[in-house]
Amino acid sequence: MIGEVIEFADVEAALVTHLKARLAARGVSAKVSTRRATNDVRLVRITRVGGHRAHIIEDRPMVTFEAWDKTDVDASELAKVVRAEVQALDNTLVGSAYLSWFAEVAGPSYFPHPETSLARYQHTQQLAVIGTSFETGQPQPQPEVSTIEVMAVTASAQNAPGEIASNLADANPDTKWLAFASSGWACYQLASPGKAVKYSLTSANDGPERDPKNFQLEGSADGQTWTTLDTQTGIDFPSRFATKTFTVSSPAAYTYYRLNITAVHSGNIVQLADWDLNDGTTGENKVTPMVTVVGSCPISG
Ligand SMILES: [Ca+2]
Repeated sequence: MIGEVIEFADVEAALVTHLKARLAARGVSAKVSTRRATNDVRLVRITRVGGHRAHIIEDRPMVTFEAWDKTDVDASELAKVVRAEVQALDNTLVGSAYLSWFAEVAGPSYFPHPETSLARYQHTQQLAVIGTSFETGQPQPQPEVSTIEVMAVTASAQNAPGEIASNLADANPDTKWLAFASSGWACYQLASPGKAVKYSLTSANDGPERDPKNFQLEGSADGQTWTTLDTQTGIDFPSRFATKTFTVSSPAAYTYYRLNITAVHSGNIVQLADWDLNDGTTGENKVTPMVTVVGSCPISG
């Protein structure tokens, strides 16, 4: 008898597919490829440079992203967009691969191409890739995704109509919640009690000074009496669209979760792109926010 054979997707090909789509969605035109043709000027080149298998179903490739263009400024801007998109990867299904960003190995550095005089910025990111079994009849590994279902979202304040609290629960870093205050809270009412073992926050598109710095995660059965589940202070997000994940040391099932942000980095605006609760199960993501109401937590009706 042999052990189960796990096959990992070609991470370079998956990243090419993903970044092509994301750059197009942002209106950024650039060739994305694993190779550079001699006449290419504006290009994102993707190369796996190392990494290892972390455990039986997870690979941790290190991937270098080169942004090429005529000028330093253009190459630098392209590198920033690519870096943000890669760092936003979180259990994203691309072809047969589930891609997540894991860590930054090396931030952007200037690395002009000696033979063409083209400008080039490069950075190296470590990803986590969930593998799939190709043995017939074997259960396919599934990514860790939450089955917690958010039924209603409330907040201390929001910037309607565009920057509302339900944007926290849509698993889309391009949408954000914003409130004109130096602190604030958002509350999720779940469809049924859920046990969050982890939670994650994703920074928004701009204004790093508005990122949550000090905050608590709280749980409640009735929306009245709250238990502090986790406290974080001095949190820095490394970039825009970056996801930071925190562990709940004593998880229990609650119907209400509240993210209580007590400080931002500076200024009088708080904003956040996504707030996810994860119960550690595997399967399909069922996060389906339905309604946002500004006011006390819980809401009625
Ligand atoms: Ca969002």
